[in-house]
Amino acid sequence: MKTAYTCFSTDVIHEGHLNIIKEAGKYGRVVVGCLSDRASIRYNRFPTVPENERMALYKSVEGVDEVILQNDMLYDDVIAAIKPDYVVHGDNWVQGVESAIRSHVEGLISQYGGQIIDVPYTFNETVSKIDLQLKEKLSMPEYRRKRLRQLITMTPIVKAMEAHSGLTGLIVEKTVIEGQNGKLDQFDAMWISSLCDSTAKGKPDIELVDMTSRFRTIEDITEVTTKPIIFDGDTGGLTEHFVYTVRTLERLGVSAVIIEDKKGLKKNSLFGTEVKQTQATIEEFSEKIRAGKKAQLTDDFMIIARIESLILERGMEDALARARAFVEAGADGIMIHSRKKDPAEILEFCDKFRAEDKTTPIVVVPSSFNTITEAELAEHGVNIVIYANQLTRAAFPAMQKTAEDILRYHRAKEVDDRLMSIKQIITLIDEI
Ligand code: SPV
Ligand code: MG
Repeated sequence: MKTAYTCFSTDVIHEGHLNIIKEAGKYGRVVVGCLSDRASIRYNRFPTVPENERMALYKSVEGVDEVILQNDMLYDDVIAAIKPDYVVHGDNWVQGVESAIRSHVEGLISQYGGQIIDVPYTFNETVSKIDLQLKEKLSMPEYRRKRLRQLITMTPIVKAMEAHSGLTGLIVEKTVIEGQNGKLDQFDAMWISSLCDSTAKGKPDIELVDMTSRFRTIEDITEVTTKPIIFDGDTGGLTEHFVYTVRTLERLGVSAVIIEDKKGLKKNSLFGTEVKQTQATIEEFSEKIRAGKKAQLTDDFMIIARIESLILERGMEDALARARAFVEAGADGIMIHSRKKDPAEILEFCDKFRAEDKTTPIVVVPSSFNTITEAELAEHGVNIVIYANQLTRAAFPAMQKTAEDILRYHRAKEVDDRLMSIKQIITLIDEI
């Protein structure tokens, strides 16, 4: 008997999936692959139902003969294992980024005479509603908040990109590319940078933009996205205020706050020792961490301690002593920062810290040491990489040049070629 294989990553079965199973049944024994959680987070959206439960769900559907786990987004593992005669899929993968996967599968199965069956995608009101409900579920605080901790265990390195508005949030949410390995890739999380949030408001990054306004930015982003949020909490402010910040962030569904061990007037770290900045003592900052952890109500939320010793040229030993103390005080992760171009001091810190602490997540922000790759960072024990400001830095010169050219030519025609069409802008924004 022939085998018809189809792969699902869905958390619910709707009539579109039932139709695919029915169609597959016409060609042979129906084997359903369950795309692993690890592959799903890169391929489409974060699974709210874990892979073992999704496998049981698919198995319960009438017409399904067998369910197997598919670990590879490109189908290499399942095709090698079961050599299906047919691979059945909704025809939505004929176009767009997923078409790369379709071509890859076609290349694999055509070697032994296998065939792809594209089933017309089921577009109707019920299916779109289910799709929207799934997306909405992911955006709810209780799902979003815990997702960072989940991601840390699911992927070698969590990739967070800066967002400071609904629009930049949408870019982080929706940008999917076909990587060099032929697999799809996307960001895991968003970083709400104090630098970019302030810059977007035309203000300096000195804790001048107040928390109420920063919360408003979070809300603008949570309204239109589902990915988890890491919030740049600057120094955390007064401990008496920080405890309230923790509660609000938890309520908003933020996954983590990163606070830095500075006090007094905070300036952006990339100024280093060129400006006067004061580091809090280990005791002072540990006290803030302890108070925050005590105020926290969920187990999901993370308070990550950011160490500024390398920025302020206080040395490696000071950085490590602080890391030890802050973990002891309850920090759920350590962010180590550097403004050197060479990543050597960051890697030295990571290696030394990992030698004594195998589990506490390490976060880095490679704005200056930008030659290092995610894979290299992961090899040194880094769990989260934050691209802290690149969207702002990309947009600003583009906007400035466009403004200059419109002034120069007294019309907008000359700039038109480099502008996104209104139609493309509109496709980015979901309508209800
Ligand atoms: C930010 O993005 O606001 C940060 C990271 O705090 S850095 O600007 O590198 O200090
Ligand atoms: Mg900042």
